[in-house]
Amino acid sequence: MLFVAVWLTTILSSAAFANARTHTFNFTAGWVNANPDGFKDKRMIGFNGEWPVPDIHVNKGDRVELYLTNGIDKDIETSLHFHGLFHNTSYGNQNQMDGPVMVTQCPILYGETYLYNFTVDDQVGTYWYHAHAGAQYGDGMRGAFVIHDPDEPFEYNKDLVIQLSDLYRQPYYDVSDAFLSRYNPTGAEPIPQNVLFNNTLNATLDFKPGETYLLRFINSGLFVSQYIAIESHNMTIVEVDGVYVKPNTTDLIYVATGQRISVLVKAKENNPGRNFALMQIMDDSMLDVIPPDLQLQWTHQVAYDKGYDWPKTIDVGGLENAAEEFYLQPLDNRELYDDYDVQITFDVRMKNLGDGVKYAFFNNITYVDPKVPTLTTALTSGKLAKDPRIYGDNINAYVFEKDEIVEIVVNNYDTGKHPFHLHGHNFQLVQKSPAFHEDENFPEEDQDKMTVPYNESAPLMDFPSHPVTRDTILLEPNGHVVLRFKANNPGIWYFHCHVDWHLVQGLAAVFIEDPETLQEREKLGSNYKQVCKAAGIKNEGNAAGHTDDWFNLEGLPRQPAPLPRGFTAKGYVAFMVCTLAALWGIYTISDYGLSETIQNDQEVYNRLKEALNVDDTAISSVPTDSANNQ
Ligand SMILES: [Cu+2]
Repeated sequence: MLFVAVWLTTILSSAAFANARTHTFNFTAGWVNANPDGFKDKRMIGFNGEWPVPDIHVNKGDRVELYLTNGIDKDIETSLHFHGLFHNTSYGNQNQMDGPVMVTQCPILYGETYLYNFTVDDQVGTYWYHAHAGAQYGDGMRGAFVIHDPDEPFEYNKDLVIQLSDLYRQPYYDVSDAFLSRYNPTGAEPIPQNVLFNNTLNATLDFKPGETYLLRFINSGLFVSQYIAIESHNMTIVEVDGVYVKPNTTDLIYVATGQRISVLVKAKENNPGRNFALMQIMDDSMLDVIPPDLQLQWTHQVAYDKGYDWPKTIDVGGLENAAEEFYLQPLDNRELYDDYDVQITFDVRMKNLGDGVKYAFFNNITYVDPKVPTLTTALTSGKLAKDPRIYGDNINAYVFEKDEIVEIVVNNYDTGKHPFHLHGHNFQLVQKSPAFHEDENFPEEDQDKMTVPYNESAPLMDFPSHPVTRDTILLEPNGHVVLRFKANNPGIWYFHCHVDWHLVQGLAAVFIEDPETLQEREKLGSNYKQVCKAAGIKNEGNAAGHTDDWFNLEGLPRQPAPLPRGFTAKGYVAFMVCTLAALWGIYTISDYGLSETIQNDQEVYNRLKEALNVDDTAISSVPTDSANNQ
């Protein structure tokens, strides 16, 4: 009977995917000259000499084989992450396709090729792919990844992908270096010079009367969240991050970096005789300062006829009324995990360390890349894989048991907004506080007083029975979020802020989920090992690369020492030298002031004459300046 059931399931699933295709891509990443916003040239990272990189469209059940060759530059490393994909090993996929450098793979060095090879059996909707090596994707190495669903629960005539992003004029590594520097001790995030709409500006969306459009918005930027409004057209939210939601109609949406929101927009029934404004607005509350030349909003057009005038900018106003993610509900009515097995609390703080740089912390740890990717450690450590100590003490490593319900509490002891993203999962958003003390300035030592952390015995909101489920959520200033997910996807999964500046500051943790099952299902591939070898990285060992003693962390890269309290020895010496020099100066001045004073000019003259040992004629014959100038 069981055999028949399995056989039937196999027949049915292969029938469903009978038309499954394999999409093969050969991409060589490299610099491409471009002028994205029309104001200034900038080298962007494209594929095969072209930028923007292509959007990828596949159907549910299809296979992707993407060969990525690093042709960027000799000293630049790269990788690709498919944001939102589960890479679930129970479907034969592999964790080593997930992409983040030093988490699930080694960096791809110049001239090396890595094959990203997976099927999309278990997901549908809007995703994106991007480099996962520092802030590299900000220079354009990012595209949409859409999994079309043969059984979509809504109807439309056409879907359009819209990438919202931000633009920096300098190369990402220069912006990064200047940001992570002792000369930026406040950790002020780099302010973009512009935003982009589908990698350009002044965009046109063509509408035909009577038709319905599915607009798939993706914030593929590095930093700022963005608002979208369309003049005299409603938007009905039907999908967030690959999860269908109950239709929710609004006139303003908010998309944080990493997030996707798909909306249905119904065109006017009859030709309206004009075009309409589509407003793209930067969330300027995220900027430390607003440069006078920064344009905060752009007007694109929804065009019924390109011959009509370009629409006028409209005043959107009431930005606080944007649709709130917390109140969206999954269409399939999936229920709240009613309790958790394990709870982890992360207190987010921004602090300076001894090198003067401002870092971002979960509790007291700012993420530092280990010497060996965490996946390598998990797959080569046998039974020890369940011991978090082998992953090192500087990556916020947590090990979860198979199928346990994990609750993540994130308290924001910071005035910034943080869109948190978890690889390999969707999570339920069970609590989301509002912002506290937004737009107020207060010193760092007041963070404890101003922050409202999660209080389990008195939650701020009712627990939703059908919480919104997505892979990236926004943590508000000085507030908190509570997330739940089931550890049913064996793998190494990165949890981090998708403001990439905060990620490079170390705002990340690594979840090691059911590593024993992972070991049964996955081995390090030959391509994986070869890319590591080329990068001089071991293909076995703990976080520090040791295999003789798995608890020996000697040589592990760690965060800099804390900023010293009070004076260091060097400080004391400098202080003493300064004090002595000051005292000597005071003494010299007083001594001079109190010493014998000369009362008249004649005496000065005589003493000078004596000192120079000359007679009156010699002195009077010295030519004067005025004589020289005649
Ligand atoms: Cu952040």
